[in-house]
Amino acid sequence: MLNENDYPISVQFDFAAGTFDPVQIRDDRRLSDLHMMYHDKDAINCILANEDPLIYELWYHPFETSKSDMALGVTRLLPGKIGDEYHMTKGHIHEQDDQPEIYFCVKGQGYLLLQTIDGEFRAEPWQAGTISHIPPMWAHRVVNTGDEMLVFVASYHLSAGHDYRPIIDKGFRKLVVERDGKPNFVESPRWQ
Ligand code: S6P
Ligand code: ZN
Repeated sequence: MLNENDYPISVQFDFAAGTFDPVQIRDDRRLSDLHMMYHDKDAINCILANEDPLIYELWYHPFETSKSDMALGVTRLLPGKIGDEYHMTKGHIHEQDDQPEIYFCVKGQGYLLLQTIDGEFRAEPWQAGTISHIPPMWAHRVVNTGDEMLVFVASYHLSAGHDYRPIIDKGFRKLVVERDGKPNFVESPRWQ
């Protein structure tokens, strides 16, 4: 006997808008949710004194036939900077050590930052059409270095779990900052 969730589901993605329908869960990440991730504390305090800007939206469709089913997540990362540091996702590593993920950049440009717990670091350049495989045990963060919204589709197992603690504690090895109008990688003072 099939339950309601056991039937095939299709959603329609709109490539121009970077949205899909129907969506089940929507969430926002504002500067106040992410302030610990950016290096320029004066810039953060100055912005937060007046407003709490939206940095990214999360649109999800979990498929729930079992606890090892997959989720579809779309992240919509607005263009902009906090001080000289480009807008980025919070970044996390999966709690389960055998859990990979696929990211598909459908709109915009930037970088996918990847890092192991020992500090091995990679930055994959992204443009619309780039598909990246994130191996298990690599923390991942996306940075929008363009002038338009960066949108990517993620597919991962619901059981993967999200651990933000290593990123809150030490961040990524490199910051992506604007220098002379272009993205530049600089060593993070928080990393040791
Ligand atoms: C989940 C997947 C994405 C992120 C989303 C926001 O495994 O990697 O759906 O949750 O891009 O990033 P973060 O770091 O705030 O969870
Ligand atoms: Zn993930």
